[in-house]
Amino acid sequence: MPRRFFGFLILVLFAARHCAAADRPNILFIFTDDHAYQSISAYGSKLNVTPNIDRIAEHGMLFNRCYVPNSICGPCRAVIQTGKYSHQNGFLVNGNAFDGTQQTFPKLLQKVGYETAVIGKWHLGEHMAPQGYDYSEVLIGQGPYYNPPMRKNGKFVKHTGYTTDIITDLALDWLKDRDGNKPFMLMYQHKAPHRNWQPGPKHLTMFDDVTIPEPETLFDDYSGRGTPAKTQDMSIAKTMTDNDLKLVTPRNLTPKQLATWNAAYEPKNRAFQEANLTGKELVRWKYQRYIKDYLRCVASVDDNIGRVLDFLGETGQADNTVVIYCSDQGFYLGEHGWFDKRWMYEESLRTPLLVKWPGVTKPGSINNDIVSPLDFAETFLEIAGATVPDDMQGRSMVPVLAGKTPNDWRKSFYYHYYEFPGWHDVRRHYGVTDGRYKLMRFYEPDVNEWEMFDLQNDPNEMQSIYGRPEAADTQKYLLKELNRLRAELKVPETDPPASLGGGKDNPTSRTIRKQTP
Ligand code: SGN
Ligand code: CA
Repeated sequence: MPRRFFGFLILVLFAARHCAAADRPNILFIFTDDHAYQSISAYGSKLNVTPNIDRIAEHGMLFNRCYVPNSICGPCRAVIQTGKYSHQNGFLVNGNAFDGTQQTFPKLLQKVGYETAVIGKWHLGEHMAPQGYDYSEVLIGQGPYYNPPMRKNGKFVKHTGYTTDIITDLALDWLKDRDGNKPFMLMYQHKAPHRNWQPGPKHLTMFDDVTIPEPETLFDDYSGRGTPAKTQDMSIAKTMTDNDLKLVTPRNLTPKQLATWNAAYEPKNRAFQEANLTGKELVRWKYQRYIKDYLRCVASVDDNIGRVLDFLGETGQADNTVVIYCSDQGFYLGEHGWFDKRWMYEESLRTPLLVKWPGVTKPGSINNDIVSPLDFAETFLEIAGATVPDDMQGRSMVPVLAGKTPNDWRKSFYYHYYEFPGWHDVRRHYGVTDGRYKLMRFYEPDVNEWEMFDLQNDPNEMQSIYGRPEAADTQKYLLKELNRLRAELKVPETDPPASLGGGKDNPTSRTIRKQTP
C-alpha cells in the first residue's frame, strides 16, 4: 500500500471514530442509596414532592417493575458493574471484596472510546481506585453525611460540608473539566438517604409543622407470614437507636454545623422528652422522626439532581445525554413497621427507575415490564454501540426504552438474598415473581419455609397463600418457573462461600447453606 494512501486511511479511520464517538450519547447514571419509590412524587408519593427527579419522568420513562436481584447495597452495585447475578460475580453480601479484575461494563465502554467516571458512593471495597474508570472520587465504605473523607483516584482526600452537596460539586467539576472529545459515562452516586438519615443544613427544619401520613401496616403483627418476618430485627418500634432518632448529637460536625444542628433538634427533642410517650404513641413519634429525617435527606438529593440537570441544559448537553435515576434497592418507610430492605417483599424488591433519553423515550411514559439493574450494563453497552458479552445475564433495555418491548422479554424474575447471619436478621431466601404472584423460599435448615402472595388481592403481602388448595395451580406454575430460572441462571445448589462475608476465601464453611432439602 503506498505510504500516502495509508496515511489518508488512518486519517479517515480516526475521523470516523471521532465522529462516531461524538454522535453517541453521554450516559449520566444517577444513583442513590436506599431511596424508596414511595418517596418520589412521580411514583405518586403521599409523603413528599421531588420536582427534579420528576423532571426525568416528565421527559422520559418511569418503570413500575424494576426488580433488584439481591436487595442490598454492595451486591446490587456488583450486579450493575457486571450484568451478572451475585453467585456469578462473586459479591453476595456486604463485606465481600469485589473482584475488580473481572469484566465490567465501564471497562468495555472505555474500549469503545467513552470517558468514564464514578463520583460518590462506591461501597465495593475501597483500598484501590475502582477499575474501569478514567476518574474516581469515592466515599470510603458507607461514608458519613458530613465532612467526608474520600479517595480521589485512590488517594486520600478530605472534604468539609454536606456530603450530598459535595458529591454534586465534584460531579459538576468533573463534567466541566473533562475531555470533551469523547462521550462520557458518569456514575454520580449519593450516600443519601441511607441510615442514619442525617439531613443537610438547609433541610433540618423542613416538615416540622406537618404530620406525615402513616402506612397502613405500621402496626403489622406478621400473623399472615412465617418465622422470618416475626424474627427480623428492623422495626421502628424496637431496632431504632437514639442515634437514628437524633436523640444524641452527631460526632463529626464542625462547630458551625453543630450549632445549626442543635438549633434545629434541641427544641424538638425537649418537647419529646416532656411528652413522655409510651406504647403505640412512642412508635408513632419514632415513625415521624424517622420519616421526616429520611425525606429531608431526599429533599437535598432532589435539589442537587436539579443542579446537575440544569448544568446539562445550560451547556447544551441535555439532548445528547441519557439520564438514568435509580436506587440500589427500595426501602421500608414504616410498612410492616420496618425500615431497611433485604426482603423479596415489594418495598425492597422494587427500586425506582426513571430514564430520559431525548428522541427515544416517550415523554411521560409508564412501563410495566419486568426490568432490573441486571440489565443496565447490557443497556449501556448497546447505547454506546459496543457488543454485549454472552456471559452477561441481563438484557439490553434499549428496545424497551424505545417503547418496543420484544415479545420474548422476561415474564418472570429470580431473586436471591444471602446475608444471614447479618444486620437486621433477615433470613436467606430466594424466589420468583411474575409481577402478580410471588413465591419465596427461606431455605436454611432451621427455618425452611415457603411463602406465596397474590399482589392483586393482597398488595401489602399480609397473608401468604402458600399451600392453599385454591392456589395449588398457581403454586405449581411458580415452582416450575423458579426451577427453570435457577437452572438457566446456573444458581449452585449450595451457597458459595462468599455468602459468609469477609471475602471469597473466608474459611468458615459451617454456615454455608444448602438450598435444597
Ligand atoms: C449499615 C446500617 C444497616 C444497613 C447496612 C447495609 N447500620 O450497617 O442498617 O442495613 O448498613 O446498608 S448503621 O447503624 O451503620 O447505619 S447498605 O445500604 O450498605 O446495604
Ligand atoms: Ca442500599
